[in-house]
Amino acid sequence: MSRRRIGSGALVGAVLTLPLTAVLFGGRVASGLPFPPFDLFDWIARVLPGGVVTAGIDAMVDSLRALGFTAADAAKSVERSVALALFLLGGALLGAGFFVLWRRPWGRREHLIAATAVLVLATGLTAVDTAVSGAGAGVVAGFLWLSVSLAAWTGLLRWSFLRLTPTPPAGEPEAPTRAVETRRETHVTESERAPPAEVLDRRRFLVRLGGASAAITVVGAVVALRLDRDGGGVGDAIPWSENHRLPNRDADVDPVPGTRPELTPLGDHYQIDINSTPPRIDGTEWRLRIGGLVEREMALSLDDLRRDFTPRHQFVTLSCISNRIGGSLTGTTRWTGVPLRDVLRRAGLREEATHLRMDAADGFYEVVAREVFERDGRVMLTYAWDGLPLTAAHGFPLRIYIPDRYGMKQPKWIESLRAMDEWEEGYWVRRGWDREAIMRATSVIDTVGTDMMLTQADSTTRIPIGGIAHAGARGISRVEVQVDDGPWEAARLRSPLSETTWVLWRYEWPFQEGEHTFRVRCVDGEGRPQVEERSPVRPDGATGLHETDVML
Ligand SMILES: Nc1nc2c(c(=O)[nH]1)N[C@H]1C(S)=C(S)[C@@H](COP(=O)(O)O)O[C@H]1N2
Ligand SMILES: [Mo]
Repeated sequence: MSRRRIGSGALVGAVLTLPLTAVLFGGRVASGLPFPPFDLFDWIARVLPGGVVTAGIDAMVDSLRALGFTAADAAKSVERSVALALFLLGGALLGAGFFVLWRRPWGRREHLIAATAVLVLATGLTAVDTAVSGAGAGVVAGFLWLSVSLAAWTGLLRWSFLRLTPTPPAGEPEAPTRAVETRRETHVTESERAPPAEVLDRRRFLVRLGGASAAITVVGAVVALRLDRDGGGVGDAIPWSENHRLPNRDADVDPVPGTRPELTPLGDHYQIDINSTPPRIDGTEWRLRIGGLVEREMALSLDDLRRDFTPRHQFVTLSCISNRIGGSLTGTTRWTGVPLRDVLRRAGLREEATHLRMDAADGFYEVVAREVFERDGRVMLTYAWDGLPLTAAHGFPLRIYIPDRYGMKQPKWIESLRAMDEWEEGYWVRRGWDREAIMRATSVIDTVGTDMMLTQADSTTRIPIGGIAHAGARGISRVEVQVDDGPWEAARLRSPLSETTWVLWRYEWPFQEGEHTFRVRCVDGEGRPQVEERSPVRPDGATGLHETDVML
């Protein structure tokens, strides 16, 4: 009996959570109202210890790889699916809990009100805390919206409970509702059928509830997805690279077909951050606030940054410190912005300022040492990628570029800069990742051109092998390829887009039939060889050599 009650409670809870999710999603895309499935998930990811979160991400990347996806494409969708599944599970658990509670003599309607209030408060506070959803609508509007929608959910749950419970439990103060009377009528007409009418009625009720839920869910989701369609994409705007030639167009080494594009198309650039959906920022209202140990506090608009400072363009390869050897969490594009030191000159850094803290709209933050940006004009506040304003996913309106560092040191969605006289841990440093996060030298085989045999003048047959090598801002001086246990042979290097991007390489291998293992390694521009010993991504970036087996 009680097991059945738990079962129906869970079922009804889950069934009601679907339309709730669709309606909340509609509110999110239409007016930036809180969306508890993502807010709760993001909040949990922020409060869990760094090791646990990292283990979770690792497990996700492993499963994606096992399923044949590249982490770059699928990571965000998986995160969102997990968040939605957890929310649904939460709805089912709450449903089961309430159905059990309401059978107790002391189970009353007041519990419903109390529980709704707790739900509203909990989801509302997490939304405010992650500061992601709250960015669109105000806090008050957010709480009102949550109160109405969650009260509707608990109310419908209660109604379903009464509808599914044949006799009001002892101590239940309410009179039978009209719904119960309807059931009696059905009782009469269906009484000749084999299953007891009550069972039939329960079943019919659940089917109807499911049908109504499904209808609302589908309608809600379709409307929301239509509204959401152009949220954050590059739209029809034309990237710089579509009508400009790349600086290394005359390079004498051509990429082997099958090597990744030298300039990553904007839509293919990997995305990593602590949010299920990017913070929405209104570019006209947004200001970059500069404070702390400065002569003049200021608030600069996007137009101020574009107009008052000479822009700088830099081809950049960005990588995530969580990128595995040969992984896809790396991309190259053309960044446009203003040198950080130029902007700070206007605010006037005080003598005692040694560090700058950067705070982002999603609660992410990092700290950069004064000497890093005073020495290097490439450290820049960036507002465009490939000639277009940053997309919502990649940090609109403003992010920073710091050469030679992994992405974890470089906040997107920057809102404020604060000059300080001491160093502080950044978001991921606090969670156990490396303090400096200097990019490791790394090299990858993208392709073994098995269908591109070249017969040379000396009648040897060769197969081109190609890929990338990168070592932050240190450049690449040498790439070598090894086949099976043979000698390491030098590859040819294509001149790169800039000194801060990856280098494409190619090697023509004298073909031999059979199965072979191909391995690659590089030396950075300062003469330091890539670390060959394997180490995991945590805490300071993966090391080890990339290899691939090919049957020829
Ligand atoms: N505000 C904010 N900035 C952030 C992050 C974040 O979670 N929040 N993630 C960082 C990490 S770990 C990486 S690898 C890069 C990724 O930038 P991309 O998503 O544009 O490729 O953003 C960095 N900047
Ligand atoms: Mo990252």
